[in-house]
Amino acid sequence: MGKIAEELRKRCGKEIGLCSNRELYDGLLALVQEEAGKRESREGKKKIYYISAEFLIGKLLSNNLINLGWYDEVRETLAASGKDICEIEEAEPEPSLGNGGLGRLAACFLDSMAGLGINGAGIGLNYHMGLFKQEFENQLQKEMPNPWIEDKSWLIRREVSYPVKFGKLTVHSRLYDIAVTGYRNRTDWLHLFDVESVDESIVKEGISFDKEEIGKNLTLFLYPDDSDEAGRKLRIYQQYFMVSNGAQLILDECVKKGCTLHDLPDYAVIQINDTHPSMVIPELIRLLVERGIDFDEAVEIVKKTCAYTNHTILAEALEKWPIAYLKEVVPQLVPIIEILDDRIRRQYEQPSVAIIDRQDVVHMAHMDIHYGFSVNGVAYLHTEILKNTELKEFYELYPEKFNNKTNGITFRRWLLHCNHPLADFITKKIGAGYKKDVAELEKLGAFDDEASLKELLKIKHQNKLALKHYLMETQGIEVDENSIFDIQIKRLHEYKRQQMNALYVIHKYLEIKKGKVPSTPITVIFGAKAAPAYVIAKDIIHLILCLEKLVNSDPQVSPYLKVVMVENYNVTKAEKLIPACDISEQISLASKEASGTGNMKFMLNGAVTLGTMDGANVEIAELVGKENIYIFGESSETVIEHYAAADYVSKDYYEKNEDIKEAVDFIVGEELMELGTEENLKRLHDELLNKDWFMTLLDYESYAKAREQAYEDYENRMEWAKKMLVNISKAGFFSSDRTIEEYNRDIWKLNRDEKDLDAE
Ligand code: 26V
Repeated sequence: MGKIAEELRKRCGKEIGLCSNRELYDGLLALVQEEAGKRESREGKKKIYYISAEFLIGKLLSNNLINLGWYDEVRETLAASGKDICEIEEAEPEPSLGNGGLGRLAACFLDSMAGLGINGAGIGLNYHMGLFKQEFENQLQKEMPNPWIEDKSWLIRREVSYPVKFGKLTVHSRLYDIAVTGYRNRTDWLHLFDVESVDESIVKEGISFDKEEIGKNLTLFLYPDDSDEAGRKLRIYQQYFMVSNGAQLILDECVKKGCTLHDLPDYAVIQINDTHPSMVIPELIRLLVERGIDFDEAVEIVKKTCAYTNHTILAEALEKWPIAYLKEVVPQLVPIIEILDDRIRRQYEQPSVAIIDRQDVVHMAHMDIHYGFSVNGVAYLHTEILKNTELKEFYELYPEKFNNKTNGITFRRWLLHCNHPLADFITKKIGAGYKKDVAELEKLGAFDDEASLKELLKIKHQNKLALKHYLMETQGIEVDENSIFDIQIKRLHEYKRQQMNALYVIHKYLEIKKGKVPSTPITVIFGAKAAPAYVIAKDIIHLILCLEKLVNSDPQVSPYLKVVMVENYNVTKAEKLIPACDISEQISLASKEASGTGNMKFMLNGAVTLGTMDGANVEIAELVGKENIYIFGESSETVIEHYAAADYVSKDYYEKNEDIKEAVDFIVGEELMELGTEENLKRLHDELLNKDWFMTLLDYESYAKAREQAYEDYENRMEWAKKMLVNISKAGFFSSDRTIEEYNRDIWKLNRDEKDLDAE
């Protein structure tokens, strides 16, 4: 018996074959935690602290086993006793500590930092309920609490606690750590701060709770509904709690290593993930002054320590806080922010670059740009738009601060873990070197012979079959594994244009009704959560759920078309959906999706992108060439011009194109009205006709054409398999290892501790 098997047996106190899946999960968790702890120790003087309100880490067991190099042994050991590792994984709850791309990116970054031997840590919050759990009822989204912390979990309670002051109220924190195992390397830590007084019993109906009881609710939910004042203030409480704890921890760690505080930038670099942690700037200044540093010097130190990443150009997503709120919640920061603003006003005359505007509102991003040393966007196009449009005035002031860091994804989770058959196929063809050096993936491109392509198609088919069973088990929907799997999974937002996809579904439905059936059946899969207060987003979910009901129960249509809206879309579900996808829908309005990272995951798993020239799609298109991607829609330049001229009128497109008119009006036609709620459907119809802020109808025609072309090309399966192969072989660029190496090279400048523990 192997060492791990022996240990596991000891932990569980009985033979593996006699243990329940739960017992085995708990045993493995303890074993992995112990091993991860042993692999701690980074000797570097300088450390990167990645502060983020979200870390969407997903389930950890398998990933940690892969990173420790234990996966195969554990799987075989379990199998020898009749146990299936996949079933054991089911016992693990998914921590829902993020909304979407931004949080998942932070998790991929931690994995890469640890794998690359970078001395780093994540700093965030330990939300007990995380993001809400989505349930469907009467074709509507319902939000439910999503508790994920169990007696035995990945969280390790530390003897670290800090006081955090909110005006007269002082809250004491408690640090919990989660090990971030490096692939064949040492362990980094994700530090999650919590309040000990948190009280889950204040959660009432659904996810509503008393927003005034700060001591009890501070770390209950991620981004609680901020549509009212108390909600928005709670967000400030959370953000300050996170950065104050983070800053105290950073200073303590640095001092322990011999830092005098004057030399803080030699010990620490802080990456501010979007503006949620921006208050770390005034908070660090405050703490440095409290510890005896002169104010001016404190400002200079902070300027050399903090770097800011922008993740969106959407105006409504750029955080601005009324100074009155800050005065109430964090009065100690207000005089500091006022001085910082005053200095900028003296230096630059343009009011547009001020931190506090004329309405007494604090622009968090402005503070980051003036008082940080680096500003980066997350894909080539996004950074260009920041420099030339959105943040143009800042770029003119500080061209040297601006840089691009195209996002990436960790191949450990998004290939090795989620798609074993494909990973094995690649290893068989080009060896295992690509697991450490993703550039080697390019070699796969040479395997375009018929036998290899057939193998690739077989793998996709297997994955589709697995998804078919999963959808049957979880939602009772039967799909055809021989149909085209056309998938759009991401947060629900108008700019991402799930409504455009839905309009196409309506169009297809009507075509089939009229007797024009597709050569290969089509399965359209959606997965998306809408923010609880985002009315139109919820209306779009309603439309999709009504379509699901209509289409799937129509015997004339359902053999050719199926619609599935996956309930409670999360990381675990993404891991099942992505390997099974044929067509990856990346259809945001050009200029609006900063990067996208799902697009990269799909590509890596052999799906072909149907997308606009937006975010990282631009880089995908460049890498794979136009024969291996379906690009449609207006360019970002044209879109930006439409906004500037305010000349887009959706009704013009509705009136000009019969298909559009028919599909849009179907939303309020009798078939859907019978299944759905008039209020939701009418509101959505009205929105599309009279506003359509994200220009769905502008791009619909070219979208439908590109989609038809993709379906037509799918008929030639060998040619399609070649496209799959090119997509996989060109995905190496999107490894988050590459992204993190760039962050380190250009921003953090840490020495790497290159270990290969398996080789030691
Ligand atoms: C936040 C909000 C909050 C209030 C209302 C509307 C709204 C819309 C968007 C957002 C997103 C904020 C930041 C974010 O999550 N950005 C995402 O970051 C990913 C990682 O860089 C990137 O791939 C996505 O394109 C980008 O949307």
